[in-house]
Amino acid sequence: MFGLLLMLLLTAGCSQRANTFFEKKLTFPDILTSDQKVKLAAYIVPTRKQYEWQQLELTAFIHFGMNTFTGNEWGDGSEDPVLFNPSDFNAEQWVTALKQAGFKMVILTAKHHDGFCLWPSETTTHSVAASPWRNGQGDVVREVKEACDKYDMKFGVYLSPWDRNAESYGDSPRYNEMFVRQLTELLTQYGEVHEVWFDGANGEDPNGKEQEYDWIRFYHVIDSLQPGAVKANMGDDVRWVGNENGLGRETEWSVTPLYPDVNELIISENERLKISHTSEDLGSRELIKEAKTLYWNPSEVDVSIRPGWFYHPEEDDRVKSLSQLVDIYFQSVGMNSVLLLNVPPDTRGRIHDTDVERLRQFGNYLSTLFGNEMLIDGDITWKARTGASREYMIKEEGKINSVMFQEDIRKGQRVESFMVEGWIGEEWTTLAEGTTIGYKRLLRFEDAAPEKIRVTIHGARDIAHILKVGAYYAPPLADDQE
Ligand code: FUL
Repeated sequence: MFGLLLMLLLTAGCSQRANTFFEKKLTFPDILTSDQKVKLAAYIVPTRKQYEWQQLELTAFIHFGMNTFTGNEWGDGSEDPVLFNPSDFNAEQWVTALKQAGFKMVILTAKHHDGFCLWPSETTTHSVAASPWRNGQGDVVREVKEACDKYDMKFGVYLSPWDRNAESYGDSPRYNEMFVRQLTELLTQYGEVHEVWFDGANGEDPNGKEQEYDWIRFYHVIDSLQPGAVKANMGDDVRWVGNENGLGRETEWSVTPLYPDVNELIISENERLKISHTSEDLGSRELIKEAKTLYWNPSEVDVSIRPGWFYHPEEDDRVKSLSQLVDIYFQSVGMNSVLLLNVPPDTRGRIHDTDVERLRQFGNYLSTLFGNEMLIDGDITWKARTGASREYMIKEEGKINSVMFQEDIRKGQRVESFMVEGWIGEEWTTLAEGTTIGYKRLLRFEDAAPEKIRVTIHGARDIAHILKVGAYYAPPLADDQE
C-alpha cells in the first residue's frame, strides 16, 4: 500500500529522492487517509543546504549600523550619514570572538529599517559612502566577509525589506526593483553567502501607502545568484521560532504545514489551518490530518545577548549571564533549532569587553560539558520502532545530569515521545522524558550516577533512525557570574 502511495505522489510531481524521501515539500493527493498522511510526513527531508545549515547549530547576528550611533532600535530614515563613524572598526575582532566561542556563521544587518546601507550601494546615497568613516571609502559588508573568509566562518546578510529612507517605498514595483538591485549587489560582489535573512516588518510609507513585497521574485534572485544560501524568516528554508526570547518549543517538528505569508493563497491556507509562526503546535498529527501540503521548514531561535538588538552603552551591565546563555542553548540547539545569537558591536566598531568575555565563558562551558562523553556506545546507530528500548553503558563512576539525542534527519523526523531511565541501586529510575527529537534534543535532570541508561521510544511515525545518544555532566552555574 505504501508503495502505491509513493507512486501516486511521484505522478503528482513531488520531488522525491532515493525512491523514498521527499525533499522540502510534499503536497498530498486528496484521496489519502489521515494515517497515510502522518506516515508520509515521516518521509519529508531537508534539502542539502538545509541539512548543512542545521549542523551549524550556533550562528551569530550582528546588528550594527546607524542605530549604533543614534541610540535607536528603529531609525526613521532621516538620520544624517555623517553620524556613522566608528572610531576603531575591526571586523576581525568580531569574528575571532565568535569563532572561539564555537559560532559557525555571522549574519550582518547590511541594511536595517532606517535604510542606511553598510556597503556603498549604487541604489542610494544613504550609505557608508556618504559617511566620514574611512573617508567615505569604507565597506562594512566587505570587511566582515573578508574576516569571515580569513577565519573560515560562514557569512549571511540581513537586508530589511522595510526601508524608511527609500523614496520609492510604497510605490510597490519601483521599490521592489530597487530592493532586487540591492540584493543583487550583496549576492554578487562579495563571494559566497550562506543565509539571507528577511524580516517581515512592513510599515506604511509616510503617506500611508502600503508596500507589497514581491517575495517570490526575491526568492528567485537568491536561488539563482546564491543557490547555497538558505532563505530565513520570510524566506522558505528556515522558520522564525516565533519569539525573540531564546525559547524553542518542547515539541518542535521541522515538518510543518506553515509556509511564510508570501501570497494570498498561502495566507488563506495558513488562516484555514489557524497557524502562524507563534503557534504552539506546528506539526502534530491533528494538524497534519488537516494539511494539504507539508514543508521541511526548521526553526531558528534569534535572541540578543543584550536587551536591545543594537548596542546601547546603558545596557553594558545587562549582558546576559552565562547561565542565561546556557539555558538558551538548551532551549534552542537542544530543542531541534539553530541558535542565532545577536552580539552588537559598539560605537568603536568593536564588540564590548563584557560581551567578548561572556562569549569566551560560553564557548568554554559548552566544550567542557560536551567534551566529556559519558556513554561508551552512544555512537552506534539504532533503527527504533515504537516500543523499542536500548541500553547504553556509562563510563565508570560517571555522574550525569543531561542527555542528548539525534535523529538522522536525512531519513526524516519521526520520534514523537521517548523516555530515559537510569539503572540506580538495582532498579530503573526515570531520569527524563521527551517528545520530539529531530536534529538534536537535550534534556536535563538532577545529578545521577547510574551504571547504565535505558532509552525507550514510546511513539514514532515510522522506524526512527537514531544517530547518536550522549550523556553528560553539566557543571553547576551560579547566576552571580554576570
Ligand atoms: C525584528 C526587527 O524589527 C528588529 O529590529 C531586529 O532586527 C529583529 C531581528 O527583527 O523584526
